[in-house]
Amino acid sequence: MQKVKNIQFKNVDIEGGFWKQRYDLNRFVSIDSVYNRFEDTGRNDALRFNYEKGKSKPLHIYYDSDVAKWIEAVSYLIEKNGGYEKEQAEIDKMVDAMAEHQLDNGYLNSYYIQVEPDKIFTDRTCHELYCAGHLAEAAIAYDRATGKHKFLEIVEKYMDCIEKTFIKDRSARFSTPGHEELEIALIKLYDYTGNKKYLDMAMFFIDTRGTLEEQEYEFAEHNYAQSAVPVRDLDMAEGHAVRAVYLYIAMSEAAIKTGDKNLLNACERLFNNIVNKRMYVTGGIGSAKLGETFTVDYDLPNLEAYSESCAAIGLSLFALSMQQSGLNAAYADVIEKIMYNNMLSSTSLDGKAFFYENPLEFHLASVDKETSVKPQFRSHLPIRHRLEVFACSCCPPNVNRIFARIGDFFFSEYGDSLVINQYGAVSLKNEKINLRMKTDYPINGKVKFTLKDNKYSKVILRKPSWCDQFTVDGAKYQLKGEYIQVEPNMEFSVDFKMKPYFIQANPMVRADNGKVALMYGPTVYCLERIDNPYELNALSVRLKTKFKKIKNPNYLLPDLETVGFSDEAFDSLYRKANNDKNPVKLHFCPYWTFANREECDMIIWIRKL
Ligand code: FUB
Ligand code: ZN
Repeated sequence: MQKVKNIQFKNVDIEGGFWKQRYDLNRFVSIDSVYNRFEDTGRNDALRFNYEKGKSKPLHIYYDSDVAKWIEAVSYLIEKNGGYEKEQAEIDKMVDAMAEHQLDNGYLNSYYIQVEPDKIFTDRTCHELYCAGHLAEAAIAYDRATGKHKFLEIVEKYMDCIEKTFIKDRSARFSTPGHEELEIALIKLYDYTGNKKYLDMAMFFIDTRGTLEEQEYEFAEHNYAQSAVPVRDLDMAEGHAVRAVYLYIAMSEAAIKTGDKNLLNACERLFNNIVNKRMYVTGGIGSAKLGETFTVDYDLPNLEAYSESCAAIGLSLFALSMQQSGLNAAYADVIEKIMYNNMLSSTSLDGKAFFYENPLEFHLASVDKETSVKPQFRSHLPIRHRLEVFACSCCPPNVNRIFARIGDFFFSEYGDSLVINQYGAVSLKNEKINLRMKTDYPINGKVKFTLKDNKYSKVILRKPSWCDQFTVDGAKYQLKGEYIQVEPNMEFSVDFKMKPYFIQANPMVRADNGKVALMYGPTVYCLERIDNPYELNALSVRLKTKFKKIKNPNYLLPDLETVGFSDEAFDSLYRKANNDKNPVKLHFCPYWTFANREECDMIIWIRKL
């Protein structure tokens, strides 16, 4: 079933340009920022097992997952770059504490062991199996990066406990994880250790989901945690967006490993439902804050968009997994959309602060507009600036993890061909090739390839879906669907012609009716009021308009300027309609750079004239 093999970051060097800057920001700034805030908030202490009732900061049920994700990110950086001695010493201390406090039966969770030992495995909504999954992912990454086995041994002992409790004895008060994640980790454990037991455990949890009555939150229906029907019957992305995509990653990985066609079909249906009806133009998912959920097809409100950083990251990993099922550019295309938009917007330009939600519009006057209602009952709108840590700080270490492994997205193998899925100034060195891409992508679409020691018969380039025009120089090629098949020479180049363009949404998307969004290559642009001192929703633009590129000292992509129109202002509340508008300069910036200055209104979708 695995037709395409993704090439992992270990063989990929991020050498320069856009991605080097972004990789280094994570490596040298965000990793420390997250660690320091986890230190201040007592998260790291949770895994040091030094909690003292009444003295320590209160523990949270999923602190283990936050710290584990950070350990996993650091492990990827160690695996690729070596070093991190100080961090390794800290992690080793935590591992020692875990070993010391792990229960005799293998159970390991810092909250339940230290705070509520009598409640172990009694409440499905309390994230124990989610934390177990993140600990396992961290342990695998740390083992591979350092060759130190203690953490993985602890985790394997914990997995024995989970197998006994949930599969052999069925003695827990619930049957499947309330928040998916463990399933992904079990498949990774199977890959890493070769022990088939872990694949069987993953299949048990995947197959059991939706077949039994399970506990849910009081406010939630069974589809909130994807538990309403067996997973092979799912045909719409529903419920909590992060939970959903984490399940789909595991389903896709399982289908590919086991050859389960029905499972893969379900994944294809879910992927298509998301990208054709439920995904923001930024690659974000999850339209409703309440429950952080998918809602109904084409419901993509901009102002209230929930669009959690973790959800977009999860979708990128679902697409990366599905990419293995066959040569289908749709997967890498969605990854590109996420990489250049929702994934980047997660982080401030200085690398220290993060968005939980990534809305597609800000309107300051709409915040707390229910002035006669107590604040806790007012509508929730996303905050207008990024924070270094939140009460529920799942996104920052997820951002750490994804940028530390960004090299995973660029290349795959298809038979005896090499597939280039993403473009960047990166190189690939393995036993079959030494390939270097020289490019300023996404600043322009020119990519020069240099190949040494090539044993692949073809190099297959994904033609980005935004690209209508391209040229190839220095090699024979054929366009086959969304791929350009190149007879590889030692040097050749491609130019995906990149210029600003507008896109429109399906008319069923009510939030975007009559509006367009500006894009440049894969990058979505937005208007911030700080650059455009008008009521943003009273602005409009003609489709045929000329753009000027403006260099911005704060990032590599250009800002874009054009002439648009602002509705004429008048004093009364209403008047007889006319078409009067004033020409105004519109200054667009890349969406992911928004909210890095003072708080102000922002829109992506602008009225079309
Ligand atoms: O519940 C754990 C994580 O925190 C979820 O994945 C996020 O949506 C946030 O609720
Ligand atoms: Zn999150």
